[in-house]
This record gives sequence, structure tokens and C-alpha cells, in this order.
Amino acid sequence: MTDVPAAARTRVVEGLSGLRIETPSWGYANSGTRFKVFAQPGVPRTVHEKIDDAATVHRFTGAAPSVALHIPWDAVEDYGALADHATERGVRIGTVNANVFQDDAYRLGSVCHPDPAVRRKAVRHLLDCVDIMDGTGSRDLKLWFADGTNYPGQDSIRRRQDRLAEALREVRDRLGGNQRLLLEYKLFEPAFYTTDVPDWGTAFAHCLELGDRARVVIDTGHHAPHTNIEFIVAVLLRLGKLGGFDFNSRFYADDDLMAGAADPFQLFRVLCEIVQADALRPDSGIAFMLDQCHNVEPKIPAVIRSVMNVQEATAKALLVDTAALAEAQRSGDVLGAHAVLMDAYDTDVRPLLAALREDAGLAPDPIAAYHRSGHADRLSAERAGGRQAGWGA
Ligand SMILES: [Mn+2]
Repeated sequence: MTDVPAAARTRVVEGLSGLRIETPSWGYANSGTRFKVFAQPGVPRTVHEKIDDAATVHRFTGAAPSVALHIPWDAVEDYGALADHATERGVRIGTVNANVFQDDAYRLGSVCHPDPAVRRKAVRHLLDCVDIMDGTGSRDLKLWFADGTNYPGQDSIRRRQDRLAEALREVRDRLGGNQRLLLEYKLFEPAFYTTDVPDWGTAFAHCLELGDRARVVIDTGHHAPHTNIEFIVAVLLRLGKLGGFDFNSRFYADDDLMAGAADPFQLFRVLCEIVQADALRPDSGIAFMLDQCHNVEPKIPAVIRSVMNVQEATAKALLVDTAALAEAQRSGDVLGAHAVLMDAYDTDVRPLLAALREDAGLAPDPIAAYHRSGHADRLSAERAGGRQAGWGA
């Protein structure tokens, strides 16, 4: 890549070397829509095989060294042994996602449910998830609640917030070491009238009350159309309350498509805010995760592609000439400032990324290398029989 100045190239190399993208165990399992879950050949039957697939993505990308679990989908007896399995495969277990939305008891909600017995059951599960984190060595507990109401008058909006706060406090008090609570928000669905954590403001208010261990996680698919997500990123970074991302793409609602597929420019704008706040570094405490499912496309190459998309957006964000941008902004040069950003975005970073991969001993084109490897055919042959893992929906 000859047209990138040496200093910019160094910035990209250094920035990308710290970028770690966590992949989701459920992204390797069968998934679909509320109409149909489609089975694919070679899909994992167990959480161990999901971890193996995450390890495959890491082997080809060198940038995805951890895999997130979803509990109870990935429940096992011995989490220490599961962590050992991950280590043997060259990855580690990352964020634990607590699932309190697939039990008949949760029809009217989980931690916000009007019945204290149901709330207790839900909180018990969240506390169990912290036990699991102790076993796996995970730092983050990611909480997304399907709680809400469908009809005006169905329940007290305010009382539900009180119940949520009480549950979160109990979970916060159970955390130890470097463990954190990441609170995720989502505009709507499955509830349609009110959602108990619908937006970053509500998530932020709870995290503020909870203190240092609690941060907001931004799922890029969980907003109203045209929401300026990079604005939310900038505000939360400024407040020290951004915990991480669930990257994916959306056209309509919570589509969970591959990150960078629907709007690569938005992904670039989000990563520009991260880079400008020097928050790419692993010690910045921002968790970069994918939260996707692959319903119509083969899963492992789709995850590889998503990791590459995040890397490309990050590389472009690192190419922004920050000195020129600051000067243009200071002098009120609107068009000049915009041009600095667009120059970076319009740069084809693929040759640079290919060269960096080769320097790291990786194939320059991870997708092509994956297809050449015959791995998919091997998985299809090896994973015959048994019951494929799925959503559990
Ligand atoms: Mn998510």
C-alpha cells in the first residue's frame, strides 16, 4: 500500500494490534427467524464444538481470541473444564450473557415481573451466572432484559424501574475482582408498549446509580432507524460509562446481520469516536463483541467476514489525519474537516490489512484460506448425528 504515509501506516499497525473482537457462541449455532430456524451441515452440537468454531475464526483472523457464552444455552457441569477446553483450542471464554427470557415464568418479565417469586428466580439466575464467571475467569456479565409491557395499564412503569434497580444492585454486590456488569438496551421487542431498558439514557441512569462496576453496552442493532449511534458512543465515552459493543447490522429492527454489512460508514463513524478517545486499547475497558446470527449464510466464514469488517472500519478510523482534522475544525473549515474524514473512509485498506496479516503469519485473505482449507467439509463429516445446537427458542 504505497499511498498511505508511513506514520499513518504505523498508527494502523499499532491500533489494530490491540483490537480484540469477541465472537458469540450462538453465532455458530442454528438460528433463524420467528418463522423458521434453518439447520446447516456441520453446526456444533455442544458448547465445546461452538468454542472449537470460535477457535477456527481466531486461527484465520488472529483477532478473535475470546468467545461469549449464553446461559443457559451453553450451560455445562464444570466451567473450569470448559475454560480449559477453550485454552487448549487457543481461545478463552469471554463475556457471560444471562438469558432470562425463555422460561414460562417470564411471560410478564423477569427482574421487573410483578411477582416477587419470579423476580427472585431471575435474580438467582443472574447470580448463578456470576458463579459461572468465577469458574471461567470472565470479566463481564452482559445483561439484556426482554422485560416490558404490551398494553397501557398492564403494569406500573415506575415500579418496574424500582424492581430493576433492586435486582441490579443485588447482582452488582455479588461481583468480585475485576468483574463488571454491562447493561444492554433495546428500543422494543418482545414487548411493544413499554420496554424496561429501551435506550442508553435508561441504561446510563441505572449504571450511574450502580457505580464503577456497571457500564452500558451498545448493541448497534438496538436503535430506532436513523439514530446517531456515534453520538451515543461519544457521550458515554466522555462519561466513562461505555462498557462495550455488540456489533451487528440492521435494516429494519434487530436484524443481527453481519457487522459492517448494512452500513459500513456507520461502523467507521462509531470507530472514529473510539479512536479519537484512544479507547481501542485493551486496557480501556471497551469490549468489542459481535452479537449476530447467520440464518442464510454459512456461519464460520460469516463470522470471519464480520471480524474483517470491524478491522477494516478500525483501520480507516486510524487513518484519519487527526492533526489536519483538528486544524480544520478549529478554523471552522467545514468542508475541509469533512474531507479529512472522507479521505480516510475512502481509502482501500484491504491491501494494508492483507500485508499485516502476512506479517503476523496469517493468510492475507482469511475467507479464501478458510474455503481452501476444506474445514467446512470436515465439520460436516465429523458432526454427523447428534442434535445441533440452536437458539432454544
Ligand atoms: Mn446484543
